[in-house]
Amino acid sequence: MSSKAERRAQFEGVFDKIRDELIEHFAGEGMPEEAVVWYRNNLNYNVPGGKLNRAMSVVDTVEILKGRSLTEGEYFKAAVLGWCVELLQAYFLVADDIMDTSITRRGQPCWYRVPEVGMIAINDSFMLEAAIYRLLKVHFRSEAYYADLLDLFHETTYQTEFGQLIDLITAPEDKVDLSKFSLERHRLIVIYKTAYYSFYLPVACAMLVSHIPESYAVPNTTPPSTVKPYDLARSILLPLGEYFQIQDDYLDFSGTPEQIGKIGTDIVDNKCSWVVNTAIKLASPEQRQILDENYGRKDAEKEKKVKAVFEEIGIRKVYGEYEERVVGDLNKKIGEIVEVEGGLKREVFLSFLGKIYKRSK
Ligand code: DMA
Ligand code: MG
Ligand code: MG
Ligand code: MG
Repeated sequence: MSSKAERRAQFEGVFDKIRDELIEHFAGEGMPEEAVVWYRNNLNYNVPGGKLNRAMSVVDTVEILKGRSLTEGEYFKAAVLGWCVELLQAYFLVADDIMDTSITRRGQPCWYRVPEVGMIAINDSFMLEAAIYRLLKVHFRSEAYYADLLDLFHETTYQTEFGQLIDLITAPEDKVDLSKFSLERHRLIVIYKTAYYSFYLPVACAMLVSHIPESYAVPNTTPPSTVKPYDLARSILLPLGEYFQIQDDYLDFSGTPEQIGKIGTDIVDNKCSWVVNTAIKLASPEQRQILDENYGRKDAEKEKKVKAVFEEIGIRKVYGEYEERVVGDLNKKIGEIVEVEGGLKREVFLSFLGKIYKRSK
């Protein structure tokens, strides 16, 4: 088993290949040299700099499903799909930073804040999305599952856009209105904005390249039972994605900068986070008033008052109980999966859960 750094380096090598392939096609259409340079910069600036957890989970999941290490050809195909997930994320992030008027992303200025770029970033984001379909066509057109792959990326994109819409109208940065917040709203935003593309999409990609069928029978069961593996995967990965985001929200409040590598800003940014929604649910009228008057304000004193209410309410304890409950539920659901040759495996989900359980960064 190679180290994490080696796996990452190998995966990044595939990016260089597909970037060059996209650029060669673009140049081959007679595009001028300055446009070729522009497109290359767009890809290099926005696609490879993330944590790559989503993308690399495509490769990891294919390995688990096949139960062995991959041939060079199998690895390449899984990695291309992983990079398609990263391209989709890059597309969302470039647009998201414009909509959120954000300043920095991954430790550098947001693409639209680069002086020569500005609102050209809108078209650049469209090109990042379209690059997905160019890559799928080149590498997967002759596969029986090509239409399913297209459908999966289209559907996931649409779902993420639903999530962005409800996120944008629920928590505008400049207009605080906690009456719009609730744990139900939070759940819907998180599932649509994050869980589909971050958790379901990579696993469903891996299932398609591994030729997992739409449904299969489980032998020796009375009454005979049929598994719909994509539905089953979704029923575990969406709550898993929700749990992951709730951890992120909780760490934004509870984590120290040394621990999480950033300073939490959800309170001053008026984020519809699990923490504030839980506090809203449990607050007394007096506590609620403090939240209404102090949440989402760019003021360190007000932020402190909000944090004090969170502590009074016992958010740390509520979070600990939530975590044990959700992990118990997920483990139970995963444990109920009946493994058949050529079907889903429990380890696909256990490996995700193992990576995130009790994470502190
Ligand atoms: C980013 O959501 C959204 C997508 C779909 C990638 P966000 O604005 O809540 O996150 P960030 O803080 O990373 O901008
Ligand atoms: Mg944003
Ligand atoms: Mg946003
Ligand atoms: Mg966060």
